[in-house]
Amino acid sequence: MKNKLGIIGAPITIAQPNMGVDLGPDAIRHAGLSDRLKNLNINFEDYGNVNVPMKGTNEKDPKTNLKNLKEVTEGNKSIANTVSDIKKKGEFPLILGGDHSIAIGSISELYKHYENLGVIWYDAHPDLNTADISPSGNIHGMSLAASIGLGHDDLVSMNGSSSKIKPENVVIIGARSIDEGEKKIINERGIKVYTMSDIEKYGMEHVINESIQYLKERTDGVHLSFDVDGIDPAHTPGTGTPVEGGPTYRETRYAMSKLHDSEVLTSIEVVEVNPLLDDGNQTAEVAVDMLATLFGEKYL
Ligand code: HAR
Ligand code: MN
Ligand code: MN
Ligand code: MN
Repeated sequence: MKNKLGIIGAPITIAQPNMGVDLGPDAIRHAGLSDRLKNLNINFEDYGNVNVPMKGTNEKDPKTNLKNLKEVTEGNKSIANTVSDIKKKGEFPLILGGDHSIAIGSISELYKHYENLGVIWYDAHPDLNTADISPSGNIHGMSLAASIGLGHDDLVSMNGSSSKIKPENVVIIGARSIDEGEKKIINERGIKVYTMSDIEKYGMEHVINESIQYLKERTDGVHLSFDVDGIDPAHTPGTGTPVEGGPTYRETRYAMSKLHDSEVLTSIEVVEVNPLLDDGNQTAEVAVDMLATLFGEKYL
């Protein structure tokens, strides 16, 4: 699939209100990521955690309707710089979050390396809020919006050039908690979304194959942004905004194996693991199962 992985932890936590998502990268490491990669004979280097601002408030700035904009922007710039170093070395970026705001930093760098980067957003939420429409002011609910050029300018253009992911190069899988303003953006921008109804109706096999085919036809690289709350909370309880009725462990693992076999992915991030909300470390363990599958682990 790729000659070498460059792994980084991106422990931003202040783009959402719960304590503990900054521990996500270490929880994933503790769940045995490196042993699983070694068993697959995958060459990798773990560069440790990026230094990001940890201190924030839970107050919206009345001027921007955002929480901790300055700190979240600063942390994401550091993530973008670290992703840039990994790309310069020719390595495949694997980014361990952290809350989902880290996608703003990672994608802001990744898209520069392709003519036409695509994104798979595996998530219970589409994260298409902007400051104007967000019900919470939490920036982790705005990262896909910023990545397609919508929202506060500091988020949209934090890493230089203003060209962005094309909305038609995005596929959202697993959505089941969509705010009114987000519905409007999805319809207006023509973003491809497989909600849980679609997964129920057509099955994951069909959904993932169609997603792969769709992105193969129009992109020259695909970033997987994997929010662990995409999976049903029966399997991944350790996350800040669980939503019932998601794809199972089995369906998700199957989708990840299809993604591996298709060889479309060019970078991966896994976000929103919060060990303080977990039952043991099971959410990170599930995340590691999914990552191992993405890198080629099979049942037989
Ligand atoms: N849509 C809500 C908001 O913007 C909740 C977003 C929540 N969380 C995430 N994102 N984990 O996927 O506030
Ligand atoms: Mn492989
Ligand atoms: Mn998310
Ligand atoms: Mn989510």
